[in-house]
Amino acid sequence: MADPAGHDDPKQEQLERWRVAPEDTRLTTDQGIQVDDTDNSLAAGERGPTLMDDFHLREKITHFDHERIPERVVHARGSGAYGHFRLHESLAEYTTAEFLCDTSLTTPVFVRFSTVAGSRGSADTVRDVRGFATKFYTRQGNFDLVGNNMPVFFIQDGIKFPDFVHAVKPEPPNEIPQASSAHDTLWDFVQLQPETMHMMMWLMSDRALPRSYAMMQGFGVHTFRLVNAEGRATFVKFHWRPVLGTHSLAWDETQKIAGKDPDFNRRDLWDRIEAGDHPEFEFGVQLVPAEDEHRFDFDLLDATKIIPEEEVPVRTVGRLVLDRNPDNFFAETEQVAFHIANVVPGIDFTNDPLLQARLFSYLDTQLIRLGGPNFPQIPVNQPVAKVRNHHRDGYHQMTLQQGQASYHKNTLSGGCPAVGGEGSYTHFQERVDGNKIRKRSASFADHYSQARLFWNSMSGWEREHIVGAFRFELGKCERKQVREGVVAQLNHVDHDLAVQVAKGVGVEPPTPGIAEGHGRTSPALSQDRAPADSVRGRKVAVLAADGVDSAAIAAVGEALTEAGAVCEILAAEDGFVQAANGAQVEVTRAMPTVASVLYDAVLVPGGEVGVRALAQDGDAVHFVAEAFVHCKAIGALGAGIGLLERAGITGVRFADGDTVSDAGVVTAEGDASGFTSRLIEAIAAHRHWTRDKDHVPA
Ligand code: HDD
Repeated sequence: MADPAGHDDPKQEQLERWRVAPEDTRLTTDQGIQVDDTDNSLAAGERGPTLMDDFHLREKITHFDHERIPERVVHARGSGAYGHFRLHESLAEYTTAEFLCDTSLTTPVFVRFSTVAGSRGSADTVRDVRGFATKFYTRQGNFDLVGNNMPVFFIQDGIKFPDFVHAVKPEPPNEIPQASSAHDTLWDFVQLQPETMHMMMWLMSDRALPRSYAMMQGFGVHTFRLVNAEGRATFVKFHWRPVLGTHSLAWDETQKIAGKDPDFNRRDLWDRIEAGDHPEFEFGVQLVPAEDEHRFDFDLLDATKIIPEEEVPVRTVGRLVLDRNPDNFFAETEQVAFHIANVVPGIDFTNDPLLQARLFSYLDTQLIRLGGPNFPQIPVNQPVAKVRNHHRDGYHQMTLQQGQASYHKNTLSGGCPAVGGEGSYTHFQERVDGNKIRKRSASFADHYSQARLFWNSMSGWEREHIVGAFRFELGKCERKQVREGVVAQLNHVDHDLAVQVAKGVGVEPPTPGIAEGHGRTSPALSQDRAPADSVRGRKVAVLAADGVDSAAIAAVGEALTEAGAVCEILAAEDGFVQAANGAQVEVTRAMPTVASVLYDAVLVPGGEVGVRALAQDGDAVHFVAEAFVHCKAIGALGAGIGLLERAGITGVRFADGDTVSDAGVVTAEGDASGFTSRLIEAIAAHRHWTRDKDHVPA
């Protein structure tokens, strides 16, 4: 089977034998017996009792009763897709991992994106870390890169993971709040565990609110090792970079989306792939020679630290394209089992104590979640490499192992499967020497310098968002001492930040002088620098009513669609609107079924009569005002400008002859020349965060 780019795809070939289509089939029991009636139980007479003989009823109900499995203890809410990884620069100098050496290979992958704290049915757009887990089906076996969209973690040692997760999950007495970190237990944990501070800066930043899974970075987080053919090791950090840039939603918007469309990110991923607008990510590595292990002012084994890109640049060596939606959510996205220990020859671990605990946890959790040791046989989990070993039996064993010998060594099966040979995994021979102690290394002690580096590297609007987030979250904490404790921690990061947060949450501002300002920045950390040159997959709402200028819709709409955007025509009611020239314009969606928070931009075409109708429609006025408040691109043509004025977006018409009245608001009175290209540019910019929007109620 070939992928959309025409390459052979061994994983899809393997999955093909498991796929079952409903066409031309007849309903049967699990035993293959054709069923004559599945709507009425077998009963003794029309009003009589149901009979035990009804094997179909019993089987149907029993299977239904057992449909649910435990959700993941973290990352329960997720969405997956298949895709392909292609290498364009060989890393053979550093590793023997074939898929990172041979640029002619295409490696099939399955990726699952997720939130962390919420339950399976929680909303996508909550403030949270996003999981970015990739299973590479390489010819040498599965390699799982189980990362997040943030490059650091909350804790340094995995033994704290249950404590951290208990603190962030809903509180025990009442299971409130769902999918939210804005509550006392999480922030109580934070105030007492300062190693969280760097990650909390990321979590309170817009990184926690991705616009799309196709617009967020991914990080392996830990320092891993690459090992080459000579056995030489190089430290490595893995990176994913979205080709569309790293872009985020507005906080107010995410909360509204959570109600309007809780599946927002899931739907976006699905729709992009169905539309052929395949999410793409560049794969990069930061390489550190073994001899440089102690070169940094932090420890490479500490997962609460980044290696600033300015110190060790990210080398882009490959690209991931997600191009196929799963056939069945449960069978694939729910049953996929990632495990950080799934590595191929040439990739090895380090002694990072967070990573070490993960090496235990993932296999263990799958055993309870997927019901036994044979989950690697579930189709989505099967490697494309051959599996041969002496593992036997257990629940749901699928393999018909032949032969008498299920032990090594043996003569009865000719000594097979044999051990070793070319391509076998050998562990990196690290010399280890030490006393058995429970003690955090002194090299892990600095919890604030990189939190400060992050803060220093933020642009003005990013800082505003971070302060707003801290105020929101701490403002939800009932206990004043928790608020005070966190402000005291923030004072170690940056005094000005601590004061701003303190003011918002009713806490006495701390005294200055605790934080040592190192003044360093890492410009790569700011989203202000994200590529913003494409409208691919951007959703544009075109507001219409009877009397609309249909020619403008056609001209601008065509240009937007050609550039890769998705235009939807919204009107008060579904069906058609009658344009000024008498033409019928088909409505994509009725306005009450959607909301401006579900779109990236708004276009108000001209047409005097149509715009007058929109100006009297509260939904339409609110639509534009809300898009303005969320800093989205807004385009208005001719009479359409009137709707912007009605919405309270001031200074539009009379901006000294200039048609652009505010960042990202694009207008044209009569001749629309240049309008479309300016609108496209404004949409590609993602958001106009510096816009003065406080005067617009929405
Ligand atoms: Fe974890 C799931 C990422 C630390 C224990 N983790 C899970 C998933 C992702 C991560 C993306 C979802 C995989 C999927 O889609 O199925 N986890 C991380 C990252 C971490 C991290 C980037 C820090 C760098 N995790 C971590 C620690 C532990 C765990 C320290 C335990 C000691 N994680 C788990 C788990 C999960 C899991 C309990 C729940 C479901 C699963 O594994 O399959 O084992």
